[in-house]
Amino acid sequence: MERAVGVIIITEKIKKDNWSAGDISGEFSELVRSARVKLAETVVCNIKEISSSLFLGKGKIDEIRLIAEEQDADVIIFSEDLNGTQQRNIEEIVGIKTIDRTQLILDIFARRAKSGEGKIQVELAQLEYLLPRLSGDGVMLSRLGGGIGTRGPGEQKLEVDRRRIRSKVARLKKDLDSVAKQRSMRRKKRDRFSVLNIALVGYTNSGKSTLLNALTGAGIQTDNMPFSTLDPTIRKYTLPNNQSVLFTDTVGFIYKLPHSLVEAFKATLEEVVEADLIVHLLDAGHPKVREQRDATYVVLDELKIKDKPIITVLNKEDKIDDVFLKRRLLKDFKDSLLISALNKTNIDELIDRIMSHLGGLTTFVRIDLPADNMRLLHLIYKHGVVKKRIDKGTSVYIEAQVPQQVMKIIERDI
Ligand SMILES: Nc1nc2c(ncn2[C@@H]2O[C@H](COP(=O)(O)OP(=O)(O)OP(=O)(O)O)[C@@H](O)[C@H]2O)c(=O)[nH]1
Ligand SMILES: [Mg+2]
Repeated sequence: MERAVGVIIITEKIKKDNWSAGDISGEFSELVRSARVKLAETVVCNIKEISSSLFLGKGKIDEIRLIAEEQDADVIIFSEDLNGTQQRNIEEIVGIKTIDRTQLILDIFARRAKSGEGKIQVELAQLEYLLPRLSGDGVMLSRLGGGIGTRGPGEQKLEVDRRRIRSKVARLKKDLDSVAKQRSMRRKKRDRFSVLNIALVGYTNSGKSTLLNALTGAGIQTDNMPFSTLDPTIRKYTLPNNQSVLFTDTVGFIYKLPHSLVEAFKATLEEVVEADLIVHLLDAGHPKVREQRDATYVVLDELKIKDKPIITVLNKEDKIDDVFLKRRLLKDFKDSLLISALNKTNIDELIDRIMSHLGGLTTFVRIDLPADNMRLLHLIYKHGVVKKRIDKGTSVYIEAQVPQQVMKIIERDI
């Protein structure tokens, strides 16, 4: 296992966002653990200004070099992003591989990518990250040898030759285009059958996959680690009123999720962008639950979906014993509810909330259908709730609550 010295950077922005050095360092350790690297020692640096050549002052970098020597470290990992120049200059002084926050997260993603789509997205993000950082002949990466920062998806080594990277990037982009097209076709097909889509979103480790497993027995792997899930899972669920909906579980978010990753994961995140309703899951037992909410909203904002209907769910209720704390959370998180996905408590209330939200997405219809139009009749029964039916020989009179998409089909076909 590689040994790392972690450099925890505390900026003014971090303080303004209400994260302490302890929080940042705790989350950073989890990321490093997720990348299967041993964190031998950490150095915390409070900074006001960033040095354009070394990120930190020369004295600090020398200190880091000494610690790395003492710890016999293979790699230095920064908790913030470095530009290519800073990274190269630091490596020259410390003499070992130095990687930044984006590379650390990309490495975790590369380990987790299982589907073809996930692999393409991760590899593209990695290569686009590396390309501007490689010196003419790709020396930098080859000097790095193996290990963290050089792994591609599926554990193969990343390409280091600039020319080959360029052509690979072009190929991956083409592949991604066709993946996106397939996805959008699948979505259209689903829409034609008028199923409502509900996306589970939230901070990484908040329990999204556990919730989908609890609802549908999806059997998704869950872990007490950041970024367990990368590939989306979509599962059908039938509400008590017989209406079927689709739940999507997808990649989790984190404070300062690199923009390039949001960009790269557009195809996957499209499932969230196209959802009719968002269920925002939070780890209510986490001391930074409010800051985690804010971080999630930053990403939702970036995806331009803050205005979709959102149900806020405070998960891991079982971790809180104090009733006052529960009350306080419910007060602070407007219109939220407390559940435990793990113990399956209060799931009924969540389903009730979902149904009342979906009420806004359905329409009441009174219609006389020609008795031979079995297709529409079938569609109404399958996706709506029939309140009244009178068979009148040549026609069937129906009163039903149907999803708006079904209404559109009825209007078009009648
Ligand atoms: N105590 C408790 N733990 C929970 C609950 N829900 C989930 N967990 C645990 O929290 C950890 C993370 O759960 P996941 O379902 O993997 O979380 P996720 O949101 O899918 O995480 P990512 O895929 O990384 O974004 C796991 O160890 C779960 O067992 C809960 O209601 N109570
Ligand atoms: Mg998950």
